Amino acid sequence: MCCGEGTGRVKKTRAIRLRRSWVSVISLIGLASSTSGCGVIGGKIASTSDPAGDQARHIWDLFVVPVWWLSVAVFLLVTVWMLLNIVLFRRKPGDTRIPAQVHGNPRLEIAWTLIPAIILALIAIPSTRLVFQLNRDPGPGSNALRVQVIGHQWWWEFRYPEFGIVTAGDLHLVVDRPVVLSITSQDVIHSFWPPRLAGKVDAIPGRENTLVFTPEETGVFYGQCAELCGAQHAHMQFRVVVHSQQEFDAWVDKHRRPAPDPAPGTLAATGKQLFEGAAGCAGCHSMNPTYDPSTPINKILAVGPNLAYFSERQTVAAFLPNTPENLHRWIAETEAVKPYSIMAEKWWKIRAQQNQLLTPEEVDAIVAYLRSQ
Ligand code: HEC
Ligand SMILES: [Cu+2]
Repeated sequence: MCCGEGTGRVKKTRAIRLRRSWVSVISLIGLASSTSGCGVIGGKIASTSDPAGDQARHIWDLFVVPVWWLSVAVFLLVTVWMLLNIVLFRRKPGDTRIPAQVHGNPRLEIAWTLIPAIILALIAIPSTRLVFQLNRDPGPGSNALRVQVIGHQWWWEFRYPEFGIVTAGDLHLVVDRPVVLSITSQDVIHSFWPPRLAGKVDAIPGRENTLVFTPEETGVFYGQCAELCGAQHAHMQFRVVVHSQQEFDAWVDKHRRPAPDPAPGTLAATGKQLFEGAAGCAGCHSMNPTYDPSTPINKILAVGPNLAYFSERQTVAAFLPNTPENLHRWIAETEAVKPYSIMAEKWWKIRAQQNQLLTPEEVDAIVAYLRSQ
């Protein structure tokens, strides 16, 4: 009796252990998928599986046709073969024979080396071909839009030499019109990646790398720095705003001139005064949307992002939604919002040490000024 009970207990604890390990496997899978990039960013907006540009589409098609379907075929073949063998060659009741003992089988070994090599070669041919097709400059005869992209710790700058326009944070493009991006960096290596539009291209100081693609849908598309570049790497995002040609022309027209001054006596006018004077913002930020494209690029780099027409921008500090509250918080508590950023290190902290932080009213005035643009 005692022994019967004992076995029962052993069986029960084994069952519990088994159940526990299942629970942990399932929760691990849940954790992995909820913390992986796509889940955090908000589902579809960063998904490479939903291309909205020709380059992203070519890369996705390459993945689906040779890689995905070949993997499915291999998986099915191996699984079915394994299950068949498990079932057909099970030890029958009463069968005590030992199976034939084999050692080595050159024919089999050659086969299972050759077959994967052939599969890899099949994948390599279209992959290599695509690598050489992508990012080819269509040349001066095409109607491609040309934009210079400059990575900074931790924000992106965009210059349009054709129009003499400079902006930051949002890259404005035209639907169905090819774009040739010339990508470089001001400090460390970054990587420019708009997942739904194109692949990644490194931004390397002193070099210009080219990314060529054609956006195929209008809308706002998420982008991310894809090379670990310091403390705030994850917050080095950007957006690509794809317009119709008409909308884009209007955007260019608007950005060819600075925004009009705020009306005298308004809160925004006080903000402009502070911005250019006592608050010290103008030392690092330009409010002029244009620049002279004939100046070498390294001679015209500002410390901070260009803030002309800031109200149209999608984000504040390259990751927060552009709301008055977030803008207020960024100016009032820079260090808490994006620690180690140049504005926190070289402006906010110094002012905090000197007990010269802006009052909430002063911040309100500057917010009103930036939002009036
Ligand atoms: C020492 C240089 C410096 C000073 C002074 C400075 N900033 Fe900045 N600012 C920066 C840098 C660098 C960034 C980009 C930070 C980042 O995203 O990592 C930035 C970002 C910003 C942004 C977000 C821009 C965007 O594209 O999202 C705003 C708005 C801004 N600053 C406003 C101000 C205001 C207002 C002042 C004055 C009260 C000010 N800054 C003073 C360097 C400076
Ligand atoms: Cu970066």
